[in-house]
Amino acid sequence: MEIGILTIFPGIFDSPLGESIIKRARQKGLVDFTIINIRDFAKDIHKTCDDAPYGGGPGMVMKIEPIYNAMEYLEKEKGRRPKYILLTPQGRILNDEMAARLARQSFICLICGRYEGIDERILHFVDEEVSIGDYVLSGGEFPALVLIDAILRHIPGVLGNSESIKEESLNENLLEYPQYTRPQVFMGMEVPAPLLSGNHEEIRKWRRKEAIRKTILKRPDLMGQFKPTEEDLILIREIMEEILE
Ligand code: 6GU
Repeated sequence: MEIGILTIFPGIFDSPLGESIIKRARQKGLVDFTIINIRDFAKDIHKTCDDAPYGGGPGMVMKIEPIYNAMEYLEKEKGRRPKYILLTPQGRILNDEMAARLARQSFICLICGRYEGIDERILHFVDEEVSIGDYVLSGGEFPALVLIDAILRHIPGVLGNSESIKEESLNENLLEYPQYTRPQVFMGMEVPAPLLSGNHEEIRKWRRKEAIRKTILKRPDLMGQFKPTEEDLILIREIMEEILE
C-alpha cells in the first residue's frame, strides 16, 4: 500500500513511522510513505499556507492552493490519483470496519489540516472526511497516525501470527479477556485459578466469560452488537447473578 501524507509538520511523522510494527511493515515492503510538506508548494516568497478568513473573525484558515499543488505533485510523481482522505473533526468517526475497508486501497493520501480549518473548497477534491473522535486536537497529524496504525493492522503480513490472533475477539464486539503473567502472586493479588489449571477447556470458558463480563461492565454499548452463542447466554446469566449477588 502507498500512503501519501500532506502536512505542514512533516517532522511529526519521523519517529512514529520509524518504530515497531510500522517500521517492520516498511522493511517488508508492505507499505511505503511519501510525506509532503505543504509549505514547499506555497508559491509566494513567504511560503504562506494560511490567511485570514473572509467575513472576518478569529484564527487563520489554511489556503487551498498550496494543498492543491501538493496533490498535483503527488499524482504526477506516482502516476495515479490516490483516494484522498481529509482528517477533520467534521468527518465520520473512525472505527475498525472503516480501517479494514481502507486497508483494501492500494494508494491513499491523508491530508492533515489545522484545527481552525481549511478553505471549504478542499471538499471538492477529497473523497472522504475522517475524524478520530469527539474531542479537539490542534491538527490532523496525530489523527493521521492513528488512522495509519489502524489501517496497517488489517494488511496481511503486517502483524506476526501471535499479534493477529488478538484481532478476532475485537471483531466480535467483545473486549479482550484479562491477561496475567508472572509472578503468580503480586502484593497479595493472585492469578485466577482457572488459568493455572492446565485444563484448556476450563481456560477457554473462563476467558470467554471474563471477556463478556468486562464488556458488560466497561462497554455496555458494545453488547447491542454482540451475537451471543448458546454457551454465551448461559455465561451471561451466570455473570448477571454474580453481579446482583
Ligand atoms: Cl481528524 N482533526 C482534528 N483537528 N481534531 C480532531 C480530529 C481530527 N479528530 C478528532 N479531533
